[in-house]
Amino acid sequence: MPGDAPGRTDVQTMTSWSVPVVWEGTFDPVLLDSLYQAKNLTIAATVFAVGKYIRFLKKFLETMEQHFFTGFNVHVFVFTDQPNEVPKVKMASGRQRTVKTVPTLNRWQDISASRMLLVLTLIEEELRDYADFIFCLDVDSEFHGRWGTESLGDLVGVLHPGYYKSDRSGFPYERRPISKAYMAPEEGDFYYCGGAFGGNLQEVERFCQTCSINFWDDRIKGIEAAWQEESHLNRYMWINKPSKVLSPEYLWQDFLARNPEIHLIRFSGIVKNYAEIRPNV
Ligand code: UD2
Repeated sequence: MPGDAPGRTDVQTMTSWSVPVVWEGTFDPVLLDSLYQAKNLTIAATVFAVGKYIRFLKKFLETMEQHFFTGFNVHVFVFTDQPNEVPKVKMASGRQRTVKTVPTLNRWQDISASRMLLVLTLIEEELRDYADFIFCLDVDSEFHGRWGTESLGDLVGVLHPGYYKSDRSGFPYERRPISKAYMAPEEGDFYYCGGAFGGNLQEVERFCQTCSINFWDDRIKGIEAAWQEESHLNRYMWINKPSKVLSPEYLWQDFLARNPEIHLIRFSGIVKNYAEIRPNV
């Protein structure tokens, strides 16, 4: 029937708080794009490429050009300690890139976790009145399929590809009550990944601010949550429910077998040798 949403019956397409879980086959991309085109949106994206992770940037940027909000205004912010090494990937009209220099840190955990604070600063200093939405993405990944307007929401979380079939007892939440990321056994909806999240500027600002404060409160107590900022993200999204949840199509992992419910891999983490690329073990 006209107006009927396309559907899927083999996967969860709605959360218990009535927001969509976005899977291939649950939306009409042409219709959605035409609705959003009229709004003349600007989508910001952040990516960090510090130390040896710079090697992933070229493929990330090239594939982003092909699949991430094509036809929309996109501004990509690359944070790196090697600004001269940022590849000059050609961008379509309406799309631009800004390089931000950040210090080299000695621990991968600190590089990963420092992203929240740097994104917060970016929003506060430059983006608040300029961009409409922002997505924060891991660099060791490539786009393979459309990532577009279906992903827009006030606060957007992505289901972690390793845990979307587990129940909450299997989620690798932070389990020490002394941590600000602590999740009790009866808490938690999903396990969201740290490698992709987003939303509107106001919500992502609030999110980054809270997670950064909690991360540093832990640090003062001499604690680091099990999965650094990903653990804080999971605590935050338990209390502040996302207004849209993206399926693991939006951050798959190349080393995982492709399950039958994954009709389209849109963005996926490449297989990497952690010992070789990280500054510490
Ligand atoms: C997971 C998350 C990641 C983060 C981390 C916990 C996914 C797919 N990934 O991945 O987002 O939450 O757990 O801390 O959900 N980086 C550098 N240089 C470095 C180290 C890290 O630039 O030396 C940046 C880079 O953008 C990278 C990101 O930090 O993609 C996350 O680091 P990771 O990919 O090593 O983290 P990982 O695989 O444990």
